Amino acid sequence: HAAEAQRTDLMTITRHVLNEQSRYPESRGDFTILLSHIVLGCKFVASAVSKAGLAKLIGLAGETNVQGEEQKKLDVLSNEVFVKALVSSGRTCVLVSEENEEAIFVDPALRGKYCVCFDPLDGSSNIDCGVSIGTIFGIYMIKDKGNVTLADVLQPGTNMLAAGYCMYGSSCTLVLSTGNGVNGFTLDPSLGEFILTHPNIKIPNKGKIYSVNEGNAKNWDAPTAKYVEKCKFPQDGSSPKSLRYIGSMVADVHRTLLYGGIFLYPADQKSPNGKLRVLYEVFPMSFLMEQAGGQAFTGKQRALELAPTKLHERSPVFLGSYDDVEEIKALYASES
Ligand code: AHM
Ligand code: MG
Repeated sequence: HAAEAQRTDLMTITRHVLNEQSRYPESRGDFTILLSHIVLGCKFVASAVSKAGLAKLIGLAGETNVQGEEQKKLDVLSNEVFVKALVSSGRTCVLVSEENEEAIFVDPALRGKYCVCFDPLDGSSNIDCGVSIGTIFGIYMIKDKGNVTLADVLQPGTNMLAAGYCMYGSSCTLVLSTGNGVNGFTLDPSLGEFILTHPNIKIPNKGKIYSVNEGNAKNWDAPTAKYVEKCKFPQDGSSPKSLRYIGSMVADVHRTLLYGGIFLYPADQKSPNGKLRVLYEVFPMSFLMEQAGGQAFTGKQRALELAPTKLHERSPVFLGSYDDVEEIKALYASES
């Protein structure tokens, strides 16, 4: 039986990626090794996040522990774990983290061919109250191993090889694309393994939910304002959309991916480039959306076609169900 097979024939994330990579005869397992180090980071953060509420009791993350030592904040701790795991994988050459002003160039002795851009713990406003937060990552290949430069990470998102996120929520879910569709894995804490639970995720073509920080409405541009107005007061006889907004990109995007709908972080008068960072927020999420059959748009262009010039560059983004993003694209097109 299929059900029985599922229970005894576990598709771990490692097994899944090994299967996918076996399609490429030249692959030597480097990507699988890189991914297993990312997975290690995610498991560490999952464990730390689940204990964060006990910090006062046992002295974790930013609290002073029983020995009176100052403990590291969760986001700082998560960053250290990811940087060390990625460097020690021996498969990376340049790392870009939201937590580090400068790119990290890996020691030549430990260098591999991959570049990883990541936000180790996104959703900072939700950390201290125990609401879902996540890790986001995008992976590129270097152009020339003998000459590693910033240009290796300042590439358009269309050059990305793989992207994913891990959500530390009511369960711990890792969503991954290596350019061949999107798959979701759930951490089985008793095994310490991510098991394939959401094979071949496809986002519905149209959704019933919009997700945006409406507190910024006063400063929105006309197309964004018009779009949100249409969500609330549709003129075509359809029902209004529901609003859901957590304020953690990983959680808001994850819901959008599974239920359909649209996530917006637009430009506004105060932040003309929006808030979200291109390399480790906009690109990975846009890659996943497209791989799931949705779209990602900046207000001007397909998000993945942006060519970033700075590590921590920002961009507005509208992503989600294909038809919903078409609507906002039409509003921006009629504006110009
Ligand atoms: P952070 O990197 O400081 O955590 O900010 C990124 C987060 C995203 O997870 C989320 O989509 C967005 O900020 C929410 O911003 P706002 O509070 O302005 O609505
Ligand atoms: Mg962030």
